[in-house]
Amino acid sequence: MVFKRLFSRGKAEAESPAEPRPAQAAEGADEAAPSLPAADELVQAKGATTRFAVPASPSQAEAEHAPRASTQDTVARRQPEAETKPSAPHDMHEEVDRPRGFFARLKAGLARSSAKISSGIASLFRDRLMDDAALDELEELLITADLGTSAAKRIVDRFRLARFGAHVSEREVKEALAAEIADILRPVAVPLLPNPAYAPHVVLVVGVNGSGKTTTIAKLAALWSSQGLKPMLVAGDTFRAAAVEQLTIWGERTGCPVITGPPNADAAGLAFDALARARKEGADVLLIDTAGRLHNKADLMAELGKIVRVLRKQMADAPHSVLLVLDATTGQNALSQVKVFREMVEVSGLIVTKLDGSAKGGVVVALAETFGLPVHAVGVGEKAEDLRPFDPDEFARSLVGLDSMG
Ligand SMILES: Nc1nc2c(ncn2[C@@H]2O[C@H](COP(=O)(O)OP(=O)(O)OP(=O)(O)O)[C@@H](O)[C@H]2O)c(=O)[nH]1
Ligand SMILES: [Mg+2]
Repeated sequence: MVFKRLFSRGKAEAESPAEPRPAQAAEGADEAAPSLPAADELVQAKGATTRFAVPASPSQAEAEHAPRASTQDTVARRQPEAETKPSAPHDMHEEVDRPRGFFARLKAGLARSSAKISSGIASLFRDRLMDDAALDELEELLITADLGTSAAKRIVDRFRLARFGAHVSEREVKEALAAEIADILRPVAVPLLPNPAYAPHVVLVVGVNGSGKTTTIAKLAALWSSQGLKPMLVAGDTFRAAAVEQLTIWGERTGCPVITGPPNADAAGLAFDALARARKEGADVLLIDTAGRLHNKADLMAELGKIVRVLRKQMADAPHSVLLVLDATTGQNALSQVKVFREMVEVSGLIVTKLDGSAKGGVVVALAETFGLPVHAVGVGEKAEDLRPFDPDEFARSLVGLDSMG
């Protein structure tokens, strides 16, 4: 079946079916033991083919033993440069075959979230009228499934209007619920299109500790280099040596240069130097990693503002994107993270990670309803191919435990 993909140029994949696929993480991926593809597999992935094959996450232990970046920058294996540099926003909307198993993976990942909704609906609407009591119970169910009070009310109000007094089957309720949820999600399902004409498109990545910032940067770098762009990465988390090493390893694996500074270097100064370097070297995208910060640490939060101000001294419209990375397993806490980060920086979009295995996937609906910020992509695992375009229909159907539409 053909789906509209938000990103991944997967045509080459479709054209070269004989090429071995990278090992897919098993459903409900085992976080502790990601499998690493061989180096030549990565090289293959970076050539003419646009196959999306990139590495599992470098583990902490691996990071500790990795060779330290000895200089100010680490230029890893570069991808052969694209013959012509695209000047318009990179269009990632292409009709391609959706990788098989992705819906299954999303559905399996959201199983814990959907189990609650699904069994709740089953017991609520077994041969029952859609009356006030049933609607109240449905609203409660949606709230406990992390959709938030506002989205829950909106959905139930629509149900009331459409079906009040009717006998409804469990299936009908699920289908209608999925449709309502998809309606809420659709406006925020906006792809992130790097625009190489900015030379470079500067992407600042922010979020609380452990939300998946560094991994997401690696995933984006892998994706965009597979599309012929030249990403450059900045290890803006200068506090932790392991963080620099983690990004350096990802740089080597994805063939993207990584700009690092000395330990405890000023993150804003590093970002400024990296931007100068990226402009000089013709990078298309500059992905700036930042230290994970708890939103109650005022000094660290203020540092984000400084990074932005310093970048603007050199490039007035930078950063072109500010991505807030949210861990779905934090549930409703993600909402307060958005509020606080928005006070410090102009968040332009969200990436929600760890949707594989989160029982709180419903929070994506609450985020959409509350902020209306673009959800550019979702993370459903630790490997590079586990960053996926956010598909509102598939997400909604997975969340209520329905199968793919076809
Ligand atoms: N299962 C799963 N794990 C993920 C996902 N994204 C990231 N992770 C894992 O979450 C952990 C933290 O990811 P990082 O990318 O290091 O997070 P970070 O935000 O950079 O963390 P700090 O730099 O410490 O603030 C790692 O073990 C990642 O492999 C995802 O979508 N699914
Ligand atoms: Mg990090």
